Amino acid sequence: MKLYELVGSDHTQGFSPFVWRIKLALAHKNLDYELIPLQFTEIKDALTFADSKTVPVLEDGNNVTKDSWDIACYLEETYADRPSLFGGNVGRAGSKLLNSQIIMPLLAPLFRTLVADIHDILDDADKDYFRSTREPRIGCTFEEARENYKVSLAIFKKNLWSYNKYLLTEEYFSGEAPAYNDYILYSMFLWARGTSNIKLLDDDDPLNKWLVRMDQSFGDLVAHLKR
Ligand SMILES: N[C@@H](CCC(=O)N[C@@H](CS)C(=O)NCC(=O)O)C(=O)O
Repeated sequence: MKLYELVGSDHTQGFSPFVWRIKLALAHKNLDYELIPLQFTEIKDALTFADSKTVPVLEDGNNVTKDSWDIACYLEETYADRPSLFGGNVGRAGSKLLNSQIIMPLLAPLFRTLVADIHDILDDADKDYFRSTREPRIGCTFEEARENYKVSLAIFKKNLWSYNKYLLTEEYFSGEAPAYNDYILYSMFLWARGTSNIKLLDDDDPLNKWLVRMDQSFGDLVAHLKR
């Protein structure tokens, strides 16, 4: 099995949050895979075979799947005898909602918070591509985004309210053990850890304890990332 991922100038450190979800899903299902690192400017040509302009792409024998959600569903169906990512169709529907629900309130302000730091870990060719595609998207320069990161960070933190509240009474976002809901959220924090030193949480946030539990469950996979 081959998993195509996104790297910066350090080709051993993938950082895409969407690829993280699939690494966690593959670990959940105890499946081995080979990582194929790609830089931003390599993605389009390298993934023509998959008709994809984004990572992750999973190649499993003759089966090629793009988009993290579709890959998670592919793994769940194909490796149904392994531990479940969703716990059935009802859980799968809930995960699908979470998958899109966090885009505007969490991923968008976090992206703005991290964007200048992400730029810094890219190779020069990728830096130009990243700037020319992302600055129009965020409506300001990376320098302005860095200067104002506290504004987007505050939006991100405010929108974590319901997740912190949920964890006052529950261990994991998938219930008693981590599964795909947890991977959707954990991948966001792994993305931040791999790209930036910005502190995302307050010390008393329940999310901190959940992160410790997640780190313990995925020790080897995430050990290289700073906490
Ligand atoms: N909905 C997609 C999003 C994937 C995505 O946006 N990947 C980014 C990296 S984080 C990418 O490959 N971007 C390529 C580019 O911007 O050229 C998924 O869940 O897989």
